[in-house]
Amino acid sequence: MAEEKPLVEISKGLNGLEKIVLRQVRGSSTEVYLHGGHVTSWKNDHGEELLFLSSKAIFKPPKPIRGGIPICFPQFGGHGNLDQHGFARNRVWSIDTDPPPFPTASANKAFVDLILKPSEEDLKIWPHSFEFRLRITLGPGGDLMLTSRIRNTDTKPFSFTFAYHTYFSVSDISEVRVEGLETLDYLDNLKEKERFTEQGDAITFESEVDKIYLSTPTKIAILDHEKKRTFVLRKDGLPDAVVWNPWEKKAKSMVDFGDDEYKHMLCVEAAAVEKAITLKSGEEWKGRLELSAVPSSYRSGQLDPQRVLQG
Ligand code: TA6
Repeated sequence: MAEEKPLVEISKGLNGLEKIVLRQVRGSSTEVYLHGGHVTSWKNDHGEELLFLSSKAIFKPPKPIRGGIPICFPQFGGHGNLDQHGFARNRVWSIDTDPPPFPTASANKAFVDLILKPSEEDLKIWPHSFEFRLRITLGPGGDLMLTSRIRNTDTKPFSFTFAYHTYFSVSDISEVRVEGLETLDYLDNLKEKERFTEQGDAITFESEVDKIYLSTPTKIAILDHEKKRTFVLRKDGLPDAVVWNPWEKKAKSMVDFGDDEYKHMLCVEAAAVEKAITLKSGEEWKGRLELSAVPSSYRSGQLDPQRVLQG
């Protein structure tokens, strides 16, 4: 029987919006909408959904989709005439038919290349020409990789901040721990971005959290005790990590978020926030995010988060 190949298919998603589905031979899959270049689903080999998507998410441009992996560019958490997380997640991207050569393409990976360039309207609110190429890749083992390449195609330099605003699906936020951010400094968005130092052990959750951890390691682990599952987040070119759960009060204030949904999600976002990235004319920046979900069972000692982080 011919070796089954990964599959890439273009179809119509919610509200007739165009989406691309990547399927791997062993059963994992991911979905990305051209609206926002937005990954909205990532399922493991058993078809279990690993990303959180609000039941109230609005799939209607230009409103960003609540959940999945919103792309925050050209700013994260900013002010002024741009939306707080920029406009990339509110724009319709295109499939890039002639991307520059990419070193990692290989037969057993399913991937799609998307591209975003500023419209005349965009240039009025952010007067910088750029080409933003986004490759979404699903590896044979179900790992999900997002690679952003942002090139300054203008004649003058520009600076930007960036985040992959990833919403992880968790069984119960009160049973989740984050490893890898201990002892680091962070800016607390709930306290006017005042700088603090994290305590020495895993981060747990019992109220609203909105923290920008600075100079973070390449690997961060998110442990879902009930599901015996650990998400491993690996990043390159993204020194910071934002950790966010809106908790009850803020959840109720968001129209595109269910009142109780805060119990089943956690955002851990690979980001470049504290120090903006500056590109000279013709320069390109690359920011990579790799997500995997591994079984984690302390009882059997199979997975020690420290080993995952050092491995
Ligand atoms: O990533 C955390 C954060 O900056 C929070 O402050 C909260 O605003 C969240 O992003 C959601 O922002 P959004 O614009 O997607 O509603």
